[in-house]
Amino acid sequence: MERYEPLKIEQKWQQIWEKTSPFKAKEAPGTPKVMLAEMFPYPSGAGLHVGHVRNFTIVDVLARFHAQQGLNVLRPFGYDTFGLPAENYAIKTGTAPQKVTKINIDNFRKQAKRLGFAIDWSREINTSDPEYYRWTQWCFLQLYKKGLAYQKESYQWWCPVDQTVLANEQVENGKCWRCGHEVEKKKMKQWFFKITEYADELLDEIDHLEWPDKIKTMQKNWIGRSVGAEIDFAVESGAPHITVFTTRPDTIYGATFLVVAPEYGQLESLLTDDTREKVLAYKAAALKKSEIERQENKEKTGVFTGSYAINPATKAKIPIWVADYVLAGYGTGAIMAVPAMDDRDHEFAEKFDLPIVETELCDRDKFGTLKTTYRMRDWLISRQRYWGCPIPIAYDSEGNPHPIPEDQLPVLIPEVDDYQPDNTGRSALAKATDWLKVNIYNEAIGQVEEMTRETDTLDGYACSSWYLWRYASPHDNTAAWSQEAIKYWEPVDYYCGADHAVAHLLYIRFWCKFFADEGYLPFREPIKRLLYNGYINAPDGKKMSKSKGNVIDPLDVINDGYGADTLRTYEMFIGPYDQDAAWDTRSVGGVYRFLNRCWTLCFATPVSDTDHTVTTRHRTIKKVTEDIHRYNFNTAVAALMEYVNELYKVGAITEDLIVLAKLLKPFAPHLASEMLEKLSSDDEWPKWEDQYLTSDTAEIIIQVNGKLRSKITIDASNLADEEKVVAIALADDKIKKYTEPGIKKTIFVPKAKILNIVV
Ligand code: ANZ
Repeated sequence: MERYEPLKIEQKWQQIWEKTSPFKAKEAPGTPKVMLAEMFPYPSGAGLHVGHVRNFTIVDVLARFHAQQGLNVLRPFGYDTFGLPAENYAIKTGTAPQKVTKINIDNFRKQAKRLGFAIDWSREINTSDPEYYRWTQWCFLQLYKKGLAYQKESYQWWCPVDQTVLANEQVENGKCWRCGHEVEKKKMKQWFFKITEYADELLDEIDHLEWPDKIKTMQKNWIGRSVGAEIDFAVESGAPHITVFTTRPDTIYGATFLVVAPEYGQLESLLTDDTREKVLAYKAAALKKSEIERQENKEKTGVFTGSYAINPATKAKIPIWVADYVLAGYGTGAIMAVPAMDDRDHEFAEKFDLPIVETELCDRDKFGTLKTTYRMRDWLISRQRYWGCPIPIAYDSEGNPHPIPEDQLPVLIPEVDDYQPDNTGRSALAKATDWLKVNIYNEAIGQVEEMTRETDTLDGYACSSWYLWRYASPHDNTAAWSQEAIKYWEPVDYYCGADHAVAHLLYIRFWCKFFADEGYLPFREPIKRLLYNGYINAPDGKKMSKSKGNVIDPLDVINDGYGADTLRTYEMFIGPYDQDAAWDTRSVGGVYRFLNRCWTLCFATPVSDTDHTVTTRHRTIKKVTEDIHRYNFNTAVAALMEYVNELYKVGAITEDLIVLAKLLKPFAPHLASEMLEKLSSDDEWPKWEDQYLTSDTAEIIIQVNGKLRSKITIDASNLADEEKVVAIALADDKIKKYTEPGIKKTIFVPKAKILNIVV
């Protein structure tokens, strides 16, 4: 008999798959299809980690399972390649991000191939490939044409020492990641996508999705629809009135002061000579905090503006304060504080000794107009970054934006020598002086004008907001996606990831609705079923991280001799797919031994021809099939292990081995392919027949020292297995009690169905 040598078998099958491309997908109208994808990875320099393997294997198991059931399967793959790590590396080392990205992609591809994924490699996409981002720019222009891409002033983190804009991730505890200096917020003109236009539909359609409840809830909270009222409060000094947003207009009699956000637009008009300095200092400090920090339940802070408003219900003169617990972008950025009713207002009133008045509630409809507000903001897409998709806009001499004509796309990323942003906060694109200039027809003056290109690039989430559609026709150079291909393949049937519950998964829904409205998509929801998988942690349950030195490298596991099949099967066996799990090297060994037993069974055991495994076989088919349908991958593997144990005990006929190999294939495709080849079988998914599922049961009388103590019911097929009968009996609660003194021996008489235990 040959030994189980996974690396040899895997290399053989990977070469075959490389040559024959069995996973290449083709539209076949009329044939049922399944399209699956994982959230495509960012190809970091570190290569694949075990978390990727879990994520990709889930998709792969489902892909192979459906293919074996005769469905037309599309399982594409791609890379999300723009972003900070490559840019930071470029700033530090001067290496072009294009170069690093290519190296990392090549490495990821090589590693993914070692895992035997059923990928259609002809559909590989990469968001920083000009052929791809040309269409990202096209998508931007469609949104721009409809007024859903627009500019407004907004605050950005700014490091006064490095003279650069910083991303949220580059601000560590309020300090610049590079120089450690305290950061500030700076107002800059930026681009936004108007996602709020679709807030209601995004919210109302969530419930119809086959998505995990926790993700649906997170999206609902993120959108955060509140119905309330806007009420105007006149300012005593004659300054412009203040409109507050409240969900409790009925509490207005108890409103004893107003609070505005530090960023409040009309703040200046409320200040007096006595308060100006203090308020502006407070504002400057507040701007250094993140919104999350401001919403944390810390001690309230604030200052009096010096102005008073008139409560329209009580006509009382009430002070106007500024405090950072009021956020600028929510509602109107101003609130009426009702300390008798609202906890935050109460805490604030106690601290600053403001009146707390208990009053009757009034009629809800008495003040002002009904108004719906959303917690979700428009999506800020401007990044002052070099390594991103250039925004296809240019400015005329008066600073008005003009779209780059579609036939001039892509706006290519120019090569530069120095990747450092410039001292006005613009990305290194601003240093490409030739690139900056572009001739565009200016309708306003009726002639071609030399304009200056936008130097902001798009948030990477824009690139990933449409990639699932690109998969349908990845090399089409006439359209972002082909209508025919998209109609056949999409929406995506299974999408699997472990992150981006709100950002990416909301943005892609938003774009889907927009492009459906524009007639480019025949569906309004892009993802039918979402699987949100758990993380794989280090053996001690802690997060794996380079700095802790506890990272398990999947390639090491493979190369140590376990092979990819063991790694894949282990990661499916590790626990329920949607829960975090700790790596356990011993368990990897256990899975390896299981696969080894499958191999040995197939090649070494003399095959008996009496079919007394029929019930177990059909039960196993049913269990594994249903488990995969329910994403219970771990119990599917466990059922296969039990099946193998049973076959070792009672012997296997060829049919058993074929069924085993077929059921194993989604998890361990190389080994299963080898087994099926030796058994001269195809890989068609087996079916169970209900008639074989039921088997007779037998009632066993259990005596302890000759006295009847309990009865158990077992599967009649177990009557031949004394060890099993004893094990079942000893697990019986009543028997446990009587056997406490210790068991001397057991006597089982199958014919009489009596088990006697001597203690
Ligand atoms: C008076 C009041 C009385 C309020 C009361 C609540 C309870 P949700 O439900 O989350 O939408 N608010 C309004 N704008 C705000 C802002 N920009 N920053 C912080 N808080 C703001 O919350 C709406 C309530 O949050 C509003 O109703 C307002 O306080 C506050 F017994 O007005 B309420």
